[in-house]
Amino acid sequence: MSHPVFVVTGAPNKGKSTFIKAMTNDESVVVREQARTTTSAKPYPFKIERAIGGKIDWETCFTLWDTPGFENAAEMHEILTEWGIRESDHPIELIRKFLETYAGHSDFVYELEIFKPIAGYACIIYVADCSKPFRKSEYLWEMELIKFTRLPRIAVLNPVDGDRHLESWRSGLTDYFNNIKVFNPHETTFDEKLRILGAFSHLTDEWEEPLNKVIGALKMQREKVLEECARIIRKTILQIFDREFSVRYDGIRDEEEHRVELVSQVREFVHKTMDDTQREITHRFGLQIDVAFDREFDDNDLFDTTVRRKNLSVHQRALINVMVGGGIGAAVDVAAGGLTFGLFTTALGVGGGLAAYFKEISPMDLVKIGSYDPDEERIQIDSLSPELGLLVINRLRQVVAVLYNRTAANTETVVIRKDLDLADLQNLGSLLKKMAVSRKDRYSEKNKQKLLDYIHEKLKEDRTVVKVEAT
Ligand SMILES: Nc1nc2c(ncn2[C@@H]2O[C@H](COP(=O)(O)OP(=O)(O)OP(=O)(O)O)[C@@H](O)[C@H]2O)c(=O)[nH]1
Ligand SMILES: [Mg+2]
Repeated sequence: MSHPVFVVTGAPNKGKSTFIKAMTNDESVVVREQARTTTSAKPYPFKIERAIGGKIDWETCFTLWDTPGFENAAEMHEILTEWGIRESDHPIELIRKFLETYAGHSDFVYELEIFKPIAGYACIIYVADCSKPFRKSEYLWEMELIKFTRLPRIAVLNPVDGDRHLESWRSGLTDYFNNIKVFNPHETTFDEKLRILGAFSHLTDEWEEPLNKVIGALKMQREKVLEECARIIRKTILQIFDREFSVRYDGIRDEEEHRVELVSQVREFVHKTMDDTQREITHRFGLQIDVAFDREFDDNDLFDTTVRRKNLSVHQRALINVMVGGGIGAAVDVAAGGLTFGLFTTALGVGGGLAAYFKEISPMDLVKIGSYDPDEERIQIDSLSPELGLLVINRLRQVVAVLYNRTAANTETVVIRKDLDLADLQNLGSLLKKMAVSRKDRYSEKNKQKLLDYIHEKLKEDRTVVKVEAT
């Protein structure tokens, strides 16, 4: 069955291959800083999983052809003009004649590659970089050649380094393209990609239906991925709460040192589990992007036992207390005031009144450690703080929100350092507390479902955040 075919063209080094990488998430598309990276035409089919008659199959939805940049458009234009392409009723026939006549000709190495797939009646996508000035003389002949084909075509403006020259590009292109879209493959969102596919669907009647089907299928696929991610995050939390931690008394170190070792066991386990989960989530999105958690941030926030023991900061105590249900009112105040965790600290510094308000709150540790009994061989952690569950949800929510909109075109490491979300505490605090402490509560179907619904809802809300503060 035939499917939509597009040929991506443009001058060298304008982000043609990057555009294809973003649209298809195909890691094999080669993108490099230097010009002339792509030297021959290559098709990249975009496939989607479909269940046909109970069998899972991969169906090609559309194909994007990568091509080299134009090099000798002026001369090709001259030849085709002499052949009367402007007046011809069959311009593609003349282009085929050109391909035959000049096959192997060293003057037209790149033009031959560009027009090979075009001669099969594809739509043309012209990629230009609107952070560079529009100089008509530089791009005139290639745009004229594209116009000669009289095939459906669209221009995609890529703001590689900002969109300073967007307006001059827009007006310069109007003689050649009815359809001009701005698309930044590095900073795109999932919705933006769908918007571009929507624009492609309007190029010809013939491809409207198949492309609309692709858009629908992609939306459904994303919904499925989000649901899977919610399950993965819930599984991670249960895994952490389930884990048993203990250390053997060595008779040399004091109680404090044993406790520190216990907490460091928790830290290592939580870090490793989050890393594994993040990899699982990236895989679900079909990507291979590194996600790094800001360890220093996590450690200061949650695992610094010296700070905790000697001088647990007031806001940390308040936060922990709120988590266990004692200070829900405080959480509501803080959340309603729109204060983030960080600002909250500042507010405490400035307003002595608030600090006094929290003075009565007793400190509670991240981990509830069993009592110190020298007759016992081991000391263990009785239960983890629900705060840990919240940390895991918050960090992994960030991972999902970033990956939801990321494409294979942007391989920069994602650094997650998002603060705890105080607004979450009132919703989740008591549930997480129950689940952290008792295995029965952890595996109650009702609680599990509540936790899953909460995470899933959050993931759905997060995706509309266009730019996630990830670095
Ligand atoms: N920051 C940023 N860089 C981009 C963007 N699009 C492309 N680039 C970079 O621009 C360079 C060239 O990108 P390519 O996609 O290889 O360009 P091309 O048009 O295929 O180049 P040739 O194949 O050589 O003609 C690469 O270093 C890309 O990472 C963008 O939207 N933002
Ligand atoms: Mg290229």
